This record gives sequence, C-alpha cells and structure tokens, in this order.
Amino acid sequence: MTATAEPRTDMVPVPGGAFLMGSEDFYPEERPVREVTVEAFWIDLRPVTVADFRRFVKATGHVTVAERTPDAADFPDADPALLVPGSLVFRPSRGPVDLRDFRNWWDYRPGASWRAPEGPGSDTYQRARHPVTHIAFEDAQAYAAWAGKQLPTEAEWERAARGGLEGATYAWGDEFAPGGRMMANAWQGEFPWQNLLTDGWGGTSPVGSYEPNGYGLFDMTGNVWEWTVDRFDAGPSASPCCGGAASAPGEERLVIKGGSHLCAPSYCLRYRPAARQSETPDTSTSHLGFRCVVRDSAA
Ligand SMILES: [Ca+2]
Repeated sequence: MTATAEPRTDMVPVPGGAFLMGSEDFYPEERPVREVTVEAFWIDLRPVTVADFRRFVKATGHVTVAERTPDAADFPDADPALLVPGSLVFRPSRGPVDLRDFRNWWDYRPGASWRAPEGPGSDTYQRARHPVTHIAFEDAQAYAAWAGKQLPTEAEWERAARGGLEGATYAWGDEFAPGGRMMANAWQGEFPWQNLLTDGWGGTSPVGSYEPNGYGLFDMTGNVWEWTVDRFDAGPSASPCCGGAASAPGEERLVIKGGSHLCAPSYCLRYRPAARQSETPDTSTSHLGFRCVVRDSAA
C-alpha cells in the first residue's frame, strides 16, 4: 500500500515496507535487531508545538492531566501537600550527583503545565514554536482525536526516524556530529549539572532548528521525547534517564522515543532511532511531547 496521494499540511508520507528495528550496540531494551514491516502512513513534520496545542485548547477547552488535582485514591502513598496540580520539571544539580536516583534532578512542581513549563512565573510567550511539554498520554490522545489523527506505534515512529537509512546509529548516519555540525538538541557535558550548550540550547528548542532527516522530518532526535501507543514490556533499564524507576508490579508503561535535550552521552545515549524508554501514561514532564500520524486505513 502506498501513502495516500492527497498531500497533508505539515505531514510527510513514510513508505511502507520492512526495515531493521532495534540495535545490538547500546542498551538491552533495544535488542534484538529484528525485521519489522509497517504499512505506509503520514507523520507530522515536527513535534506538536505550544502554538498548535494552544489552538486545540482554545477549540476544545481541554484541561491537561497536569492541570487537574490528582485523586488521592490513585496515590495512597503520596504526601498530601503534593496532591495538587503540577508536573515533573528538570532541575540541574550544582555538581555531580548519584545518577541512580532521578530525584536528584526531577522536581514535582505545583503549577507546572504546558502553559508554565517551569511552574508559576514561567510562560511560553517566547516559546510558541517550541514543542509542547507536560503532556500526559491522554492529553496527546485528545489532541490527536481533535486533529483527526492518531498517535504512532513504536515501529512507525522508528521507521520514520530512520529516514530511509538501514541500521544507522543516528537519524542522519553513524557519526554524531558530522563535520562538527550539531544535528539535534541533546545535552553536552556532565549530566545533570554541566550543560556545555554546544548545540545552542539548554532546554527545548524551536522545532526545525536542526537539519531534517532523510524523510524531511524535524526533531526526530532530541529536543523532547515523544509518546507512542506501544506498551513497554522490557524490564527497567540500566540507566533510566527519564525517571523511570523500577516498575511497580502490573504498572502500565508506554514506550517513548527520540531522546530529549536532557540526553547526555555520559549517561543516556538515547538520541537514536532505536533508543526507547518508558513512561507511565499519567506522567507528564518538561521533556516529553508528541507528534501524530495518519494511517491510510483511516484516511
Ligand atoms: Ca542542548
């Protein structure tokens, strides 16, 4: 099946077919390399931006998970003082910390949301073209439904990220910074305290700030992680950079892809198509967003 002939605004067609998914060279949750086949589909040129999400909220009145008061019944062990609307915000440490404890750089910050990514006092007026953040899975689903789209499977997302390159380490080839060019917004330096900003950005960056991949897609690497609809069945990762503590028994976790501006080679070399992490569907953070797809079968 080929992608639908009718061009879609700000989306590109990704050809169907078989490709090699996964990697043997990095983290265990990416193994084994296996051949996977996907049908042709369309995918958003870039992550959903703050401006996009604002249009959605204006049209629908959607209130994100981060803006709602958590139900105490869902968090029996939580400090009642923290049962207020909020979201996880990255906070750099002053120096080296124990990298096994994500609480050394994640704060649950009351009042943090897509409108106020660092909490009260912050805003997005200068960040309309940045990826929207603090989006829980159901927020992404609601946006997709409003836009007449769907959220990608992990295989679709990885197929798109590879941009037609078979087995390459990165979305653009095997060299991280070809000719010294920075190709994505990740973290340079020692996480989580020393950000050298070689790529020009400490937090999120405007979408399209770096070169597109072979399919013409922007920001498939770094900037923000992106939700997929697939369940994450591997065990906890050896270095759960995203606050992915060991899963509680029976806890549902979904696959997120692409890495973010917090991925540092010294700790979390996950700005690669094969890389994957997990997140619980009701969690929102300052480095997790999404983009949508449209499948031929739904067109
Ligand atoms: Ca950066």
